[in-house]
Amino acid sequence: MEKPIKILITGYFNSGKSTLIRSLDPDAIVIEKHMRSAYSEDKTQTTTGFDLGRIAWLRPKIGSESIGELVSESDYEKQKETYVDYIVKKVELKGVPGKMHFSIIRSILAKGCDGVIFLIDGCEMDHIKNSIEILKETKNYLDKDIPLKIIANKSDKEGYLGRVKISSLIQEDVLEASVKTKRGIIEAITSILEQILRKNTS
Ligand SMILES: Nc1nc2c(ncn2[C@@H]2O[C@H](COP(=O)(O)OP(=O)(O)O)[C@@H](O)[C@H]2O)c(=O)[nH]1
Ligand SMILES: [Mg+2]
Repeated sequence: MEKPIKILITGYFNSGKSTLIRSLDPDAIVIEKHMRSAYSEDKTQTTTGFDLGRIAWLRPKIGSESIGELVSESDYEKQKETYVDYIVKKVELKGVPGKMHFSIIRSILAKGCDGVIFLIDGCEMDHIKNSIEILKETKNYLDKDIPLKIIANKSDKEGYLGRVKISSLIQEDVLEASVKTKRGIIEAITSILEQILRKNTS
Protein backbone atom coordinates (compact mmCIF):
# COMPACT_ATOMS: atom_id res chain seq x y z
CA MET A 1 0.00 0.00 0.00
CA GLU A 2 1.31 3.40 -0.99
CA LYS A 3 1.74 5.72 2.00
CA PRO A 4 -0.64 8.71 2.13
CA ILE A 5 0.67 12.19 1.38
CA LYS A 6 0.68 14.12 4.67
CA ILE A 7 -0.34 17.75 4.73
CA LEU A 8 -0.04 19.84 7.86
CA ILE A 9 -2.88 22.36 8.28
CA THR A 10 -1.53 25.03 10.56
CA GLY A 11 -2.01 28.66 11.54
CA TYR A 12 -3.20 30.71 14.52
CA PHE A 13 -6.41 30.09 16.49
CA ASN A 14 -9.67 30.81 14.59
CA SER A 15 -8.15 30.77 11.10
CA GLY A 16 -10.46 27.97 9.88
CA LYS A 17 -8.26 24.85 10.18
CA SER A 18 -10.84 22.54 11.77
CA THR A 19 -13.58 23.86 9.44
CA LEU A 20 -11.40 23.12 6.41
CA ILE A 21 -10.64 19.56 7.53
CA ARG A 22 -14.28 18.84 8.40
CA SER A 23 -15.53 20.25 5.10
CA LEU A 24 -13.31 17.87 3.14
CA ASP A 25 -13.86 14.88 5.43
CA PRO A 26 -17.08 14.88 7.46
CA ASP A 27 -15.75 11.81 9.35
CA ALA A 28 -12.57 13.62 10.42
CA ILE A 29 -11.31 13.21 13.96
CA VAL A 30 -11.51 16.63 15.57
CA ILE A 31 -10.39 16.95 19.17
CA GLU A 32 -11.89 20.15 20.53
CA LYS A 33 -12.90 21.52 23.88
CA HIS A 34 -15.75 23.85 24.68
CA MET A 35 -14.33 27.29 25.49
CA ARG A 36 -15.18 28.83 28.85
CA SER A 37 -16.39 31.92 27.01
CA ALA A 38 -17.27 31.81 23.32
CA TYR A 39 -14.85 33.72 21.07
CA SER A 40 -17.70 34.59 18.70
CA GLU A 41 -21.23 33.40 18.00
CA ASP A 42 -20.03 30.50 15.85
CA LYS A 43 -16.64 29.89 17.55
CA THR A 44 -17.37 28.10 20.79
CA GLN A 45 -14.92 25.22 20.51
CA THR A 46 -11.14 25.19 20.28
CA THR A 47 -8.80 22.43 19.13
CA THR A 48 -6.86 21.06 22.08
CA GLY A 49 -5.46 17.94 20.46
CA PHE A 50 -5.32 17.61 16.72
CA ASP A 51 -7.58 17.15 13.71
CA LEU A 52 -7.18 14.29 11.28
CA GLY A 53 -9.01 14.11 7.98
CA ARG A 54 -8.56 11.47 5.32
CA ILE A 55 -9.26 12.29 1.70
CA ALA A 56 -8.49 11.01 -1.78
CA TRP A 57 -7.16 13.09 -4.65
CA LEU A 58 -8.64 11.77 -7.89
CA ARG A 59 -7.37 12.73 -11.33
CA PRO A 60 -8.54 11.18 -14.62
CA LYS A 61 -5.74 9.16 -16.26
CA ILE A 62 -6.63 10.73 -19.60
CA GLY A 63 -6.40 14.49 -19.41
CA SER A 64 -4.48 14.33 -16.15
CA GLU A 65 -3.59 18.01 -16.52
CA SER A 66 -6.95 18.52 -14.74
CA ILE A 67 -6.56 19.52 -11.09
CA GLY A 68 -8.84 16.62 -10.17
CA GLU A 69 -11.24 16.25 -7.28
CA LEU A 70 -10.84 15.91 -3.53
CA VAL A 71 -13.29 13.54 -1.86
CA SER A 72 -13.38 12.06 1.59
CA GLU A 73 -11.70 8.67 1.81
CA SER A 74 -14.95 7.06 2.93
CA ASP A 75 -16.81 8.43 -0.14
CA TYR A 76 -14.01 7.20 -2.36
CA GLU A 77 -14.16 3.71 -0.82
CA LYS A 78 -17.92 3.60 -1.39
CA GLN A 79 -17.65 4.55 -5.07
CA LYS A 80 -14.31 2.98 -5.92
CA GLU A 81 -15.53 1.37 -9.16
CA THR A 82 -16.45 4.83 -10.54
CA TYR A 83 -12.80 5.80 -10.31
CA VAL A 84 -11.04 2.91 -12.09
CA ASP A 85 -9.74 5.30 -14.78
CA TYR A 86 -8.36 7.70 -12.22
CA ILE A 87 -4.98 8.22 -10.62
CA VAL A 88 -5.73 7.95 -6.90
CA LYS A 89 -3.60 9.42 -4.14
CA LYS A 90 -4.60 9.14 -0.51
CA VAL A 91 -4.00 12.29 1.52
CA GLU A 92 -3.97 12.88 5.29
CA LEU A 93 -4.80 16.34 6.57
CA LYS A 94 -3.40 16.95 10.02
CA GLY A 95 -4.66 20.03 11.86
CA VAL A 96 -2.94 21.61 14.83
CA PRO A 97 -4.20 23.55 17.86
CA GLY A 98 -3.66 27.24 17.08
CA LYS A 99 -3.38 28.87 20.52
CA MET A 100 0.12 30.22 21.14
CA HIS A 101 0.84 27.94 24.15
CA PHE A 102 0.43 24.79 22.03
CA SER A 103 3.74 25.37 20.30
CA ILE A 104 5.23 22.02 21.34
CA ILE A 105 2.23 20.08 20.07
CA ARG A 106 2.51 21.91 16.74
CA SER A 107 6.17 20.98 16.44
CA ILE A 108 5.38 17.30 17.08
CA LEU A 109 2.49 17.23 14.61
CA ALA A 110 4.73 18.78 11.92
CA LYS A 111 7.07 15.77 11.92
CA GLY A 112 7.03 13.82 8.67
CA CYS A 113 4.69 16.15 6.78
CA ASP A 114 5.12 16.42 3.00
CA GLY A 115 3.57 19.88 2.69
CA VAL A 116 2.04 22.69 4.71
CA ILE A 117 -1.11 24.76 4.32
CA PHE A 118 -0.87 27.82 6.55
CA LEU A 119 -4.23 29.50 7.17
CA ILE A 120 -4.75 33.11 8.24
CA ASP A 121 -7.98 34.83 9.24
CA GLY A 122 -7.81 37.56 6.62
CA CYS A 123 -10.18 39.89 8.48
CA GLU A 124 -8.39 40.54 11.77
CA MET A 125 -5.25 42.64 12.26
CA ASP A 126 -4.45 41.14 15.68
CA HIS A 127 -4.82 37.68 14.22
CA ILE A 128 -2.34 38.53 11.47
CA LYS A 129 0.24 39.63 14.05
CA ASN A 130 -0.07 36.27 15.83
CA SER A 131 0.09 34.50 12.47
CA ILE A 132 3.49 36.04 11.81
CA GLU A 133 4.74 34.47 15.07
CA ILE A 134 3.34 31.04 14.22
CA LEU A 135 4.72 31.20 10.70
CA LYS A 136 8.18 31.96 12.10
CA GLU A 137 7.82 29.07 14.54
CA THR A 138 6.67 26.70 11.74
CA LYS A 139 9.61 27.60 9.51
CA ASN A 140 11.97 26.90 12.40
CA TYR A 141 11.06 23.24 12.57
CA LEU A 142 10.42 22.54 8.88
CA ASP A 143 12.93 21.62 6.22
CA LYS A 144 13.33 24.50 3.76
CA ASP A 145 12.29 22.38 0.79
CA ILE A 146 8.87 21.36 2.18
CA PRO A 147 6.18 22.99 0.00
CA LEU A 148 4.24 25.66 1.90
CA LYS A 149 1.18 27.63 0.84
CA ILE A 150 -0.13 30.55 2.85
CA ILE A 151 -3.85 31.18 2.53
CA ALA A 152 -5.66 34.33 3.63
CA ASN A 153 -9.00 32.73 4.51
CA LYS A 154 -12.49 34.21 4.95
CA SER A 155 -12.51 36.16 1.67
CA ASP A 156 -16.32 35.94 1.82
CA LYS A 157 -16.48 37.99 5.03
CA GLU A 158 -16.96 41.72 5.45
CA GLY A 159 -13.74 43.45 6.45
CA TYR A 160 -11.52 41.09 4.46
CA LEU A 161 -8.16 42.83 4.09
CA GLY A 162 -7.22 41.27 0.73
CA ARG A 163 -4.19 39.57 -0.77
CA VAL A 164 -2.04 42.64 -1.39
CA LYS A 165 -2.36 44.06 2.12
CA ILE A 166 -1.93 40.71 3.88
CA SER A 167 1.06 39.73 1.70
CA SER A 168 2.78 42.98 2.59
CA LEU A 169 2.00 42.59 6.31
CA ILE A 170 3.47 39.12 6.53
CA GLN A 171 6.12 39.66 3.84
CA GLU A 172 5.09 36.53 1.95
CA ASP A 173 2.87 35.76 -1.01
CA VAL A 174 -0.58 34.67 0.09
CA LEU A 175 -3.52 33.14 -1.76
CA GLU A 176 -7.09 34.37 -1.31
CA ALA A 177 -9.67 31.79 -0.30
CA SER A 178 -12.79 31.01 1.65
CA VAL A 179 -13.13 27.70 3.43
CA LYS A 180 -16.81 28.50 3.93
CA THR A 181 -17.68 28.96 0.25
CA LYS A 182 -14.82 26.66 -0.88
CA ARG A 183 -13.54 29.43 -3.15
CA GLY A 184 -9.83 28.96 -3.90
CA ILE A 185 -9.34 26.12 -1.42
CA ILE A 186 -9.43 23.09 -3.71
CA GLU A 187 -7.05 24.86 -6.11
CA ALA A 188 -4.61 25.62 -3.27
CA ILE A 189 -4.60 22.04 -1.99
CA THR A 190 -4.32 20.40 -5.41
CA SER A 191 -1.52 22.77 -6.30
CA ILE A 192 0.49 21.85 -3.20
CA LEU A 193 -0.16 18.16 -3.96
CA GLU A 194 1.25 18.64 -7.47
CA GLN A 195 4.28 20.39 -6.00
CA ILE A 196 4.83 17.46 -3.60
CA LEU A 197 4.59 14.89 -6.41
CA ARG A 198 7.01 16.87 -8.60
CA LYS A 199 9.47 17.05 -5.72
CA ASN A 200 9.18 13.33 -4.96
CA THR A 201 9.77 12.32 -8.60
CA SER A 202 12.66 14.71 -9.31
N1 LIG B 1 -16.95 33.75 7.09
C1 LIG B 1 -16.12 32.71 7.20
N2 LIG B 1 -15.96 32.12 8.40
C2 LIG B 1 -15.11 31.06 8.46
C3 LIG B 1 -14.40 30.58 7.32
N3 LIG B 1 -13.63 29.53 7.71
C4 LIG B 1 -13.86 29.37 9.03
N4 LIG B 1 -14.75 30.28 9.49
C5 LIG B 1 -15.26 30.44 10.88
O1 LIG B 1 -14.14 30.83 11.68
C6 LIG B 1 -14.24 30.27 12.98
C7 LIG B 1 -13.01 29.47 13.32
O2 LIG B 1 -12.95 28.27 12.57
P1 LIG B 1 -12.19 26.98 13.12
O3 LIG B 1 -12.21 26.01 11.98
O4 LIG B 1 -12.72 26.56 14.43
O5 LIG B 1 -10.72 27.59 13.30
P2 LIG B 1 -9.40 26.93 13.91
O6 LIG B 1 -9.25 27.49 15.28
O7 LIG B 1 -8.30 27.39 12.99
O8 LIG B 1 -9.57 25.43 13.89
C8 LIG B 1 -15.52 29.41 12.97
O9 LIG B 1 -16.54 30.20 13.55
C9 LIG B 1 -15.78 29.17 11.49
O10 LIG B 1 -17.15 29.00 11.22
C10 LIG B 1 -14.60 31.25 6.06
O11 LIG B 1 -14.03 30.92 5.01
N5 LIG B 1 -15.46 32.31 6.07
MG1 LIG C 1 -9.35 24.02 15.38
